[in-house]
Amino acid sequence: MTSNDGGGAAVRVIGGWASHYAIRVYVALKLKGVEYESLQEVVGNKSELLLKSNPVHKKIPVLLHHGKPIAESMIILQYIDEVWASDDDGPAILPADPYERAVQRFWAQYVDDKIAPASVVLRRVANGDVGEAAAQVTTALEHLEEAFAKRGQGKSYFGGDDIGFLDIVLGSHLGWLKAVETIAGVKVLDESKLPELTAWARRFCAHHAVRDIMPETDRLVQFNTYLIGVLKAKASGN
Ligand SMILES: N[C@@H](CCC(=O)N[C@@H](CS)C(=O)NCC(=O)O)C(=O)O
Repeated sequence: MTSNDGGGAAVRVIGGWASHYAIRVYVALKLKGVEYESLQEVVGNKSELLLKSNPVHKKIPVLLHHGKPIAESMIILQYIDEVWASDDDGPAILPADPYERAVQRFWAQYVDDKIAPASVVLRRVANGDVGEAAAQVTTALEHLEEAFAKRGQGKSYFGGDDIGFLDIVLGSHLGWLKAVETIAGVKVLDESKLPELTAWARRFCAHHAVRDIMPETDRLVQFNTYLIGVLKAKASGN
């Protein structure tokens, strides 16, 4: 990462409205009540600012804080929690207890290892061979249903009474998980099998820090068609 890009608002996010990784950052900033400038990347045409700010991975999101870039969504969430940590800054994102923090980080990593790649497969292979990816998401969500019942202890969120790290990491996938049900014709958030998690998902999407950020299913389905077109054109060199 380079050190400073000069001007702009104190807090800027190089992101994209449909990126579940970027959604994490928007939700965390909203939760903390931090004003930010949203810089939307255009698919297939990475900006100079992105390439300069995240030269290693060249991926969104990047948080620019007084021009200094921070990359990787989970690292950004932890940075936001550490910088905006006073009582006036909204709820803590990570729990104070080291064991609880470790548990949330464990499950957050599990989400990115299991749900993120399978969700991408389900978006790309419309009505094709989606069985394996759908099974991977289902198994992961079943584990999380169990974890919620255990860790939630009658609370509304993984984070307790308000949303926290794991809520944001898993919740950022909900828009796309709903969209893949249409795109790939599979049911992944099945209320009869995942009663705790589907109730949690409804609460999460209705939360004041989430409801204006979580993209609508139809918009994601349309965006997916556009994205596949861009990827195909790129693959064929057009
Ligand atoms: N591990 C990264 C993943 C970020 C990521 O994969 N971002 C995607 C958008 S959702 C991206 O920028 N893709 C562009 C590319 O792969 O070239 C994070 O958590 O921030």
